[in-house]
Amino acid sequence: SSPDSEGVTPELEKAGLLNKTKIAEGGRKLRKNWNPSWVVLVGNSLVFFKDPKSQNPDSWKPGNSRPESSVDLRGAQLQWANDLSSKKNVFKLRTITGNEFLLQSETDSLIREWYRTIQNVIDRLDKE
Ligand code: I3S
Repeated sequence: SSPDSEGVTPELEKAGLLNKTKIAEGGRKLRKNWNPSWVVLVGNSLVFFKDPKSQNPDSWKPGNSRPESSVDLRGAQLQWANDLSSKKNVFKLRTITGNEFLLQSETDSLIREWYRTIQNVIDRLDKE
């Protein structure tokens, strides 16, 4: 049988490099600090990796490298937020705990695909 025959490893939905800044923590506004981040959508979570060494398809697997942070998408809200930045292709992700992140890519198709995929996960969780 496969190493994951019991289904303990959540499904990898998407992974890629995006620009990221956190703009609020628990509803409290933070100063922007944009940085490239390796973003992994797995199960109900969006996981952020800082280390460029983590940028490979095995990164998300439990124990393979240490995430910088992780966001629970249950109850989260997504919205386009080009008014919140001079950069193009920016959306805002707000968690149920009041943490807010901006995510951005120079590539239109790529950011749209991320938006759609994250929104699908949020919608799926809303229905549970
Ligand atoms: O929304 P803001 O405050 O104009 O965001 C910009 C600043 O955070 C700026 O940092 P400093 O104020 O520490 O210099 C950043 O370098 C910019 O990237 C931020 O604006 P954009 O428009 O890039 O999100």
